Amino acid sequence: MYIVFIIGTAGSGKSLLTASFSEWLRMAKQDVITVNLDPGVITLPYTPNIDIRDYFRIEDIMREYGLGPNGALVMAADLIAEETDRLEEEITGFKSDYVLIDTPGQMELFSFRASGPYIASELTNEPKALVYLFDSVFSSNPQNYVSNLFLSAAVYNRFFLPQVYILSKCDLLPPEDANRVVDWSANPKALETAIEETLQGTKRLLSRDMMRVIYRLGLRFLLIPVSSKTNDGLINLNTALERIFGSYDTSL
Ligand SMILES: Nc1nc2c(ncn2[C@@H]2O[C@H](COP(=O)(O)OP(=O)(O)OP(=O)(O)O)[C@@H](O)[C@H]2O)c(=O)[nH]1
Ligand SMILES: [Mg+2]
Repeated sequence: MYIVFIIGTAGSGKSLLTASFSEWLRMAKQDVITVNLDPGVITLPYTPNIDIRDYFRIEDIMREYGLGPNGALVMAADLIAEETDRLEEEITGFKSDYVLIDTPGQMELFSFRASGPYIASELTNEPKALVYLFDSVFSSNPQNYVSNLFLSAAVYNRFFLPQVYILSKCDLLPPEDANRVVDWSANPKALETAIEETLQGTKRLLSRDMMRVIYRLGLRFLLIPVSSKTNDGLINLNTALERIFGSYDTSL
């Protein structure tokens, strides 16, 4: 069983990717289940096999503890950790090959509080990976791209799981713009040139120093452009995950 956490900033396309990739895997004759870990979501573009909203609901937490919506979301993020054993039991009960886990809308609630990394390490001993989404519309200028690079490095630093990086919603960018962002991910020189050409003053210095720090940390990766609307790139996402899980198998 392979477990894949789908993580990204709010609205970056996590839930639709969970929907499109699970359908794609099913068409490829893979046995896959989906898990919704977002207690605050109202509608989902897929029907989860396991749903945290069956364990608790934001409205109940608000009522019970007298909290506003944000306080309740923070509390819910912490409560998820207490449900780890129950989640594990449900997940292992399905005996599926793939488990896609859609994480809460606000990334910081899952990634930067204790619960997300706790679940990621404690939920079964099965091999795990993380898919990090770079929202293509947001990431298509160098300053935002570098900020997202920093966030992805912070997520890596929290989870220490093998990460696959995708440029989500790539259908929303003209192909030449998508290719430019992919080129930044592969080639630090190209990113540095874009920073020099489009940013001035402190913004330029800060972005340049931030990107240099990231590359010095050895965090290098190639963004995979993916669209959950057209299914473009899902095959490449699958190949990247197979490569990660393949290396798990040989190391066992
Ligand atoms: N064109 C296009 N739109 C997309 C794609 N993926 C997601 N969207 C749209 O982007 C919006 C947010 O997508 P979601 O999948 O809900 O994103 P999310 O990261 O789960 O959002 P939260 O959980 O609310 O943070 C929705 O309107 C989706 O229809 C894509 O590949 N292409
Ligand atoms: Mg979502």
